[in-house]
Amino acid sequence: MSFDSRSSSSKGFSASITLALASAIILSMVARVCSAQSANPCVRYAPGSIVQEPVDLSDPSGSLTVNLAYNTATDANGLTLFCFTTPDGIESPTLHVSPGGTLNVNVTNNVPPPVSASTMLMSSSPDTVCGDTAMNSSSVNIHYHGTNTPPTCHSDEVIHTLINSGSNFTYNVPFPSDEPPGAYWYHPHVHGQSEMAVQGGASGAIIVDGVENVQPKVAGLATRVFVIRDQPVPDSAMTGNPDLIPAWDVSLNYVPILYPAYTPAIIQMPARDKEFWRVVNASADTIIDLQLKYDGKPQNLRVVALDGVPIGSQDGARRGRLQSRNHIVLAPAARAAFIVVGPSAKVKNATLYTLKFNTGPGGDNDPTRPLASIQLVSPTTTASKNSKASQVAASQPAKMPEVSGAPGPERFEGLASAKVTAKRKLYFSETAPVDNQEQTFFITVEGAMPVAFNPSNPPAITTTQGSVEDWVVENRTSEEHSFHIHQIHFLLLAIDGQPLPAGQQQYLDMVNVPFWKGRGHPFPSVKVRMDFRGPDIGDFVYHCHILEHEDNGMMAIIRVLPATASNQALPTAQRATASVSSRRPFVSSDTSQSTAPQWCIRPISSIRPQPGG
Ligand SMILES: [Cu+2]
Repeated sequence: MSFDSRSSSSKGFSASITLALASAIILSMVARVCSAQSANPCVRYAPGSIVQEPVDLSDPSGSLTVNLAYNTATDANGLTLFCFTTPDGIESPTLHVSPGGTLNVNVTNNVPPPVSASTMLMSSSPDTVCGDTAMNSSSVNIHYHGTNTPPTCHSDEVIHTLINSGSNFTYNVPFPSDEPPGAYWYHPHVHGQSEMAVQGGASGAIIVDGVENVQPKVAGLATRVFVIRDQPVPDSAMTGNPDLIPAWDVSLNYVPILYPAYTPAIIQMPARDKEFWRVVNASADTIIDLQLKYDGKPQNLRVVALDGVPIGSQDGARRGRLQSRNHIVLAPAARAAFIVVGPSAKVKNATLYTLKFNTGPGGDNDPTRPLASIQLVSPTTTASKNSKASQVAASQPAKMPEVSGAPGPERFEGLASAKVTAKRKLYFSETAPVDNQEQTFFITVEGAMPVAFNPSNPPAITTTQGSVEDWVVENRTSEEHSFHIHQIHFLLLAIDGQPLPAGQQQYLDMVNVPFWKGRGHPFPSVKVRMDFRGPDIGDFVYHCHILEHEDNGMMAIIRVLPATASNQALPTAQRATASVSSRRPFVSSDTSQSTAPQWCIRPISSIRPQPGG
């Protein structure tokens, strides 16, 4: 009953389905009946639906092979949807991999070819070609966000990788044996249209297994994965006070929470159940501030990990510690993993909210809204209480494994006390908004000329494997920006020049930089320690993860030279070879020069589903 006639299963769908979630498959099949009837591979639920767990795919080997088709559809409100589906019709599965395992993803792009023939070249040299060469509105690639994996073609490379309509492409992404166990995610990262693809819904969670060995308090707990996404507010809903209209609607595991009704999704759980929740903010642009309230009282969220790294796990003890919070801010792309205790039967109103976040006068309206109401169910009578038995069954969470061994090695061990080899200052800036024109956004090394990203740009920063660098990242604009770097995490050291106490320093791959309040005020900043001591060399990117900003220029390239070539920095105009040649080291005698850039500014408005906020 595959709707995906172009997805061949010849490569073998080796992933085994986690038994505990077999019921989820039943639901998925039910959903697929609907989707097949409507010829819509991108299933979306009605407002107020019971939240379903994404289907977990894992393999006892610790590696995983999965075939994903990239699809598009249009919803009833005219919004453009995108999704990744398996040949069995499972949408946005959670991909499990063990430290040291490999994620093999065979992508088939089923999005129809563009009507317009206009295309832009993503590779200005044969050396950098990875997949297709000319970008168009069908193009996709996949970024394995937060993973400490190679920035090479067929791994986590996004500068040049293109998979166009009708094309197949294979990813073989090797995870290091010291990858922190936790929540990561996958999403398209084609510059110029990442916001559109991510808001269309093409994203899912990646779990690097084993967190129970670092934080035994989660062992055996019921566990859930929540993926928060954002999407345009339909034109038909743009009524009422404009100040109240959110920049974007949000959804929770594809259950939309739509302006103006804000009908929450429903989470079913037993009273007082202690559970381990992993939340991915897969929004393109929306900053989430999670809070769980029982009858108006904020609940204690015991945070296990942020951005995939267990708190306190990298300081030599190899043991995580819990950090209590009553709300958790998640930049776009950030993840939080925490323990919650369900409401007692006496609680009348148990609601998971995202709180209003002030993104600044130039930023989006991210208002307070409920995400989900908790509905108490008996763990033994759940199915009989609801006529849609399979749906209820699918909403039941899996259980975390018991502790199976000692914690693994630490990816970032010793970084806090490591010798700093370079200091840099970078800043976010942008052009003034002009009606009906896209703004241009920049991230710039202080002293350099601000330039919008294009894939032919030379590296803005060149460093050497083994380096440890302290970067101050400033915000010189009137709106929030969210700093992200590929391939590595960083240690957050200071905010606005105020050092964080050692106990509050955390390894992250996302950090918000607050908006500038204007003349007379200092530029807000964060100070982060970059760890280039790992194996990943080549060209990769750092950028604002508010994808509207990234698509419009706020991204740049860093080149990490192999340690053996430490005295032979390449001319900046030279093309990177390591980024496309699967761990092939840089060849310093390679004097090929980049040709004149064949990139041009793509009319982004022509492919956006509707004007952005
Ligand atoms: Cu930004």
